[in-house]
Amino acid sequence: MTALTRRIFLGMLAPPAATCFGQGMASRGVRPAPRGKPSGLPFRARFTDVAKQAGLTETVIAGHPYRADYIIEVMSCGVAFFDYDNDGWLDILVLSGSRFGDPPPGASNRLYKNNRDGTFTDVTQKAGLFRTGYAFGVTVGDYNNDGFEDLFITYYGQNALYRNNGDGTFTDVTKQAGLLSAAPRFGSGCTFVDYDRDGRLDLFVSNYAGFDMQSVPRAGDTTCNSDNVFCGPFGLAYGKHSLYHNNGDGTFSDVTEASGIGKATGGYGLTAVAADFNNDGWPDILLACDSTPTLMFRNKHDGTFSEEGLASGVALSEDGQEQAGMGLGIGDFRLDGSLHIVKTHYAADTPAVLVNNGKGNFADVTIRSGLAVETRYITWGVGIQDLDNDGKPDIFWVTGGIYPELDKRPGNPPNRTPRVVFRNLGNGQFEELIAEAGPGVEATHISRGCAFGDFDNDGDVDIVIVNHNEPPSLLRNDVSGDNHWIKVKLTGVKSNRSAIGARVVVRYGDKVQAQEVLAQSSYLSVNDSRLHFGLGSADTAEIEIRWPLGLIEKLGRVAADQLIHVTEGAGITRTQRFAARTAPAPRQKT
Ligand SMILES: [Ca+2]
Ligand SMILES: [Ca+2]
Ligand SMILES: [Ca+2]
Ligand SMILES: [Ca+2]
Repeated sequence: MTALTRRIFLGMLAPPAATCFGQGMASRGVRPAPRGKPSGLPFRARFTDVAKQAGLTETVIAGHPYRADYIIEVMSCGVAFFDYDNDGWLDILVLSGSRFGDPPPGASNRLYKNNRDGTFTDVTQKAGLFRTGYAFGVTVGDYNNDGFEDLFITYYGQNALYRNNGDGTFTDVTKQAGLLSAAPRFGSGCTFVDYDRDGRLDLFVSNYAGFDMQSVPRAGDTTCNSDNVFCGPFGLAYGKHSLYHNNGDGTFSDVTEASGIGKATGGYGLTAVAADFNNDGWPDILLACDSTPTLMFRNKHDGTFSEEGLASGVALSEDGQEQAGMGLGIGDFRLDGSLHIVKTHYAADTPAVLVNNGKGNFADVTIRSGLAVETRYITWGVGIQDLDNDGKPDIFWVTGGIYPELDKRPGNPPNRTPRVVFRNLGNGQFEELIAEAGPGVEATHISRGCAFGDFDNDGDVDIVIVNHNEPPSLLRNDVSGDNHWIKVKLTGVKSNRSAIGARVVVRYGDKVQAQEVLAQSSYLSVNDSRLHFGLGSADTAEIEIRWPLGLIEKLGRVAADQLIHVTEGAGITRTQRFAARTAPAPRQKT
């Protein structure tokens, strides 16, 4: 086991002692690989930040702008694109953290309702979602199968399950659902998942760390570091992870031990993704862990899981080192019908590109794929999304620093850093674009979660991003050229109504691409549940759906440039053409 690093080895010997606080996240000290010659190919997507004009104006609080006392202030938080009122237009839930000592009174989650004209209205109060505190992750799913998407949000303290009442309001049903925890916890990643395939969404919840404000020293205490920055995660007790079974009567039962989830080694859990990684029809759970090995809970088909992170090749880097493990992008950038992974990490390290062999075993191809040229930034929310509709999914991630105190200190990288696009060249390689992808990508912020979705219903993927101590960014994509696309919205009948876990395989031209309906990915965030496929020059596509309970539905040639609604067992029940694309913003002179 030469692959194991000293710190993991020590971690195996004994859990971190409460008196031995440290700081920082794992980084391998990687130097960037040399950049190749630019391809010179045009990139047809262009992103402009329209958050302000769209009305996304509330600041997301994350500690003080120039000081963070505790780690709970800087790890936040996710964002969700979802349609809470079923009007066919994506609404946005932006989580918020808080500020130790003097939280601003408006530091709350925000629900922004889509006005269908490029703007949003803050309906947080009316919807009953105003809540202050340190929020981290969100998962969206219809846990009671009533046709309205519900919300589960993790916090430091108590998590919250919000039932969507169907009339524009939500009710906090955490207690009656049996989801209150006995003691405060540091909730992080969470995802709805029907792990036992009974048609009801169960719930996986991870925890980042054991954290008690009474015992963890505040920044400035030299017990854990001499930089006067916050303590952790090193030195904090590992988080443990939980699974709750949906009983079908509005309540959940804690099955952490019975399911085997509780047997796993703890870790600093962050983003959770439930998806069928080994193509056996059952959802597995992948958990990115900060500075500890990433976990892969393999579904054993009998209500139990076994943790197989090391065996499946996702736990450590190619050279056997721990990585910071913040976000997870899931998609089929290889166009081979399996789900592959991009995992984001700390600075002086590369995000990892992990290729699935179809059986759930992963190989690290970061260097071969061209991503190792970029090591400058701390990386968080990430997606594998076809940004320019050329039929080849690209990679996008957001970045941002964690130590406000060090921002101005000589020799330290700035906290505000740009977004990054790696465009898929189609030969197994990616090419980095920043300025070429538009002003919204080039702009620098301290970002965390991001979500991908077509908020303006014009056939391209837009992006909403959490920024610390500023309002969110809303990157409107203005795709030029003649590429085609298709969107697929699924409604389960016997399967869970949100169709979480459904697999869609689309064939177009000479390509095949798989996607799955996910309830969390990126960084603690939720994407548009309408799966979007860029089709390049193909103007039709063949579509195969595998529903969560196993039914396979094949749709013949379907015309491009529309959203198709598919109901389980009933085929296409509705088609929707979008209005002409909105006029692109005038290009800035460079
Ligand atoms: Ca809506
Ligand atoms: Ca519901
Ligand atoms: Ca279930
Ligand atoms: Ca769009």
